This record gives sequence, structure tokens and C-alpha cells, in this order.
Amino acid sequence: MKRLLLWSSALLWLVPTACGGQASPTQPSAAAAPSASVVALEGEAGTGDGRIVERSRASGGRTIHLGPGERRRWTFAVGAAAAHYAVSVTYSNGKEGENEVISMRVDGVSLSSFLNRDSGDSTEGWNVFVTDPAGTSALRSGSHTIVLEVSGGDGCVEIDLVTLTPPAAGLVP
Ligand SMILES: [Ca+2]
Ligand SMILES: [Ca+2]
Repeated sequence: MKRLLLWSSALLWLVPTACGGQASPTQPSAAAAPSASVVALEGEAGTGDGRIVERSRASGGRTIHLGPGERRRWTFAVGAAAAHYAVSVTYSNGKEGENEVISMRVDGVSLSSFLNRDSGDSTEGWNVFVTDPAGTSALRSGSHTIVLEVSGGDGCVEIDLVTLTPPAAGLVP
């Protein structure tokens, strides 16, 4: 009987937290703030290292080719109120050898590092694009910079697009 009571109280405690909690009536309405929108940064539109490659299936028809130690930088503005943006990187990486580590920094602060994957074989694979998550960044209204750096691997990855998606944008069809 005592154990049963313990279990039921444990369940009562666990259920709301496991679901992330219910929306509190005291929370500010989301409609009060201007909704944030998706920020799409073409690899080829950034500044820094790399060379532009034409790829028919890439966003904008182009990528930026980066080798080990090379980096690309973008400056962009966020107009809406502060929001948590999910950052993702779309790239191609034809299978050559070892994979590269892609590191992201936002406003000078390390955001994530991940090992990329092969997007296909060593020829056609360069025109096949995959998207990987690269962390979440809280951004206030104003200007920001994002830097992508490549290290290790066989020396080749092509960055097509860096996308920052605010939470609400995922709900819009
Ligand atoms: Ca590679
Ligand atoms: Ca592109």
C-alpha cells in the first residue's frame, strides 16, 4: 500500500514535466510580438574562404567549396523580437575519404560542431544535398554574424545554405 502511494505520487510528479508542462495562463501571448521569419543564408553569398561551384540542384544553383581550416562568414539582421532559431546546414559531400567536422559560431560564441556525412558518391554525390541540425541560437532583434568553419576530413565539403528557423515558422505550411 505504501509502495502504491509512492508510485502514484511519483507519476503525478512525472506526468507534467515529461510533457514539458502546460501553458501557463500568465505567459505572454505569442501574438503580441512580431513573428520571426526564416533566415536563409546562401553559402555563396557569404564572405571569407572558399570558391563558388555551380551545382544544378543547389539552392541558388551554387555552393561554396571549403577545405580544412577554411571558414565562411555571414552577417544578417533579425527584425522580430528575440526567438530561438534552429540552425541547420545544407551541404554536399561526395564520398572521397574521411569526413569533415563543421563548427558553427554565432556572434563569436561556439554554437556546435558536428561530423558531416557523405551525400553520395564521389561524382554525382556533389550534386546531392543533405541538411544537418547545427544547434539552436537565441537571437535578439538586430545584426548578427554566423561563421562556419571546416576542419579535418579529406578537404572537401560544399556549403549550399545555412538556415535559421524560428519555432513558429515550422507551423506555417
Ligand atoms: Ca569531404
Ligand atoms: Ca546555395
